[in-house]
Amino acid sequence: MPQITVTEHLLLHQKESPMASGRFTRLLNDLILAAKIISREVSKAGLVDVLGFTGEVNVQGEQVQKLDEYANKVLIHRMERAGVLCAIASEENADIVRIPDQFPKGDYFLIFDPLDGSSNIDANVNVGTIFSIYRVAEGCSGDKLCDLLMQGAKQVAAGYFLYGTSTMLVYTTGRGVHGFTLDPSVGEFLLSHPDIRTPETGKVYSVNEAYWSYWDEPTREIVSAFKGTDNPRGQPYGGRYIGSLVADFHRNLLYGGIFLYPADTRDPKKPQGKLRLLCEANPLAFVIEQAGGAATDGERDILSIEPEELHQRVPLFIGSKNDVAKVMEIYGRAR
Ligand code: AHM
Ligand code: MG
Repeated sequence: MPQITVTEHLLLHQKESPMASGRFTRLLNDLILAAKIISREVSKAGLVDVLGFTGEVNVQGEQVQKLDEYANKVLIHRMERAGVLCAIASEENADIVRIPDQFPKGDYFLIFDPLDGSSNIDANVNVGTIFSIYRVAEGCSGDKLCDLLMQGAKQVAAGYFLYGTSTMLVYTTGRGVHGFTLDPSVGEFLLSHPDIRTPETGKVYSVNEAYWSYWDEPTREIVSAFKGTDNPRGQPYGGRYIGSLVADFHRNLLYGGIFLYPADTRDPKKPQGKLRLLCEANPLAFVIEQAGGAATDGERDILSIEPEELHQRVPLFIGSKNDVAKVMEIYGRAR
């Protein structure tokens, strides 16, 4: 089988894309280089001193893992030099990161979760980098947050790198979803999953059911539906929850299913659940919609939400189309 590298794939698709100038290809190539560096470091976990906490607490109030910090630094260092960005935002930084004056700027805005699922690293569980790319409106300098807070529907590209049994890149530019696997012997991502489509009805539901007592009645009804027979499959779904969003999402994308992280009453400061709209929900929503699936907060299409804050949280129900429709039906009845 002829092997297509991600760079070849990007160049082939560049012609049909609105980013035909080549600047976008440059952006993704730099992102890929950063991910290869992170992948190399993640694969050494356990051998060198990269596991455990740094002792710091991030903007989300969470303990910062050494690899979180490493991945964040690599991404910012590489991407601020890319010459095509006007700003960067990360789950780990409270504010947007402005491009230093010595580097050229462009009109793309990049936001990422540098190492999603990082609380699992010490147990050798899959983690990943989730990214989302926007183009700022003409005339905007892109150095003010209000210029950068855009609906997910305005993303020009999104995807993730999954550091698992192999390292994968899955991305979309709005023309389907394509998956590439890193061949470590040549250091290239090769096309392994062209035109990914997710099944319309899944077989798996993924949720942290330990929060049952913190959920409202409709949320419990939804989870009960997937465990019972009143669901699109007509029989109980299997339960799978890794606790690493990018890994749970990837499995469900390929096999079909639904990932749920509902709002709960655990922490009055986080009534919208845990996951972040801009760096987690939006990019994965763009990918799943392009693969034929859907994503909602229970009421609205994730991609239609107008963000108000950089680190805004959102309830997330994402996966196979019919499974997400079931969630909306139950919440709709309860409203
Ligand atoms: P992180 O970005 O700090 O790693 O947090 C997000 C992670 C997701 O990967 C995962 O789905 C979720 O937290 C698990 O949360 P919980 O332990 O509450 O189930
Ligand atoms: Mg995350």
